[in-house]
Amino acid sequence: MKFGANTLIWTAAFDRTHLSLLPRIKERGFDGVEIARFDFHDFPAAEIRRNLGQNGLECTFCSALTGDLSLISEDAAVRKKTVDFLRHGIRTAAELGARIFMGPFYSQVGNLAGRRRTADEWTRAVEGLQSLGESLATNGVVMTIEPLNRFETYFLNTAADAAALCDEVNHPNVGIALDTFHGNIEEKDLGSAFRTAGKHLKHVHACENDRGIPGSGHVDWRGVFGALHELRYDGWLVIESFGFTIKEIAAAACIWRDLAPSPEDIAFEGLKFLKSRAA
Ligand code: LER
Ligand code: MN
Repeated sequence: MKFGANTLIWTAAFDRTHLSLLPRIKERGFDGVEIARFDFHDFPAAEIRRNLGQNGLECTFCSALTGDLSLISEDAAVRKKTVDFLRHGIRTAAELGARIFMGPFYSQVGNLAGRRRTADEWTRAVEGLQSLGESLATNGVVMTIEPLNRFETYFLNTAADAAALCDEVNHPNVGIALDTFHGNIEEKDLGSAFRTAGKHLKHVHACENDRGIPGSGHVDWRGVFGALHELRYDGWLVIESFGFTIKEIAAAACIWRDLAPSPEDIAFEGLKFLKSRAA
């Protein structure tokens, strides 16, 4: 297993001004950084890749659909724009040297329709993800689809649904990312949820139930690590949280109070806990 820290802990848009974070993240014992961007234009991927290498760090890449981007929209022009956006993300991941491109790549975070998903929306998600297969294979990138809790999406809430989606997409470069924060809300049993994701599980967000320091709350880490060992999971375990002092991130992630003495304690203290449990 490899350990990473998501840059949303520090910034809403990682760029060259944040490169001084890299040696500190390395020094604390991380194997890599999960770089988060919601816009790929003018992103200095090659320069960041060089700096990651100089610091002995690998990376994964994270994004989400914002504005009107949606793979499940009934508007074909919106779906096309979204596929183009995701293709750009896949190329950017490759430029960064990231093998994993993760996120809830179906509709916008926070988009609630006030009803269940429809069969047509499901079909559009399957077809949209299938249409990215060639770009993923060519760039050597695996896209991992993250189910979110019911308050952030109505489209994909559970590991079982994510596994059904991947079964239908049926492409080796499309898999599942499970986030323990969302699973803690939606699943009856976190360990079983990881087993249900099974062979499709290609990425993990390790987050406490309040997005605070992993190990400080009530996430069933015993169940999670039991399942990861059983699955012989050898992918990334990335600590994700959100800088609660950065207004736009706090608003997007609904963080209305301090979750730890400082946002980076979530990464640095959390890593000690996760390593002790993974051993
Ligand atoms: C959002 O709740 C989340 O977990 C992120 O990983 C979405 O990109
Ligand atoms: Mn997540």
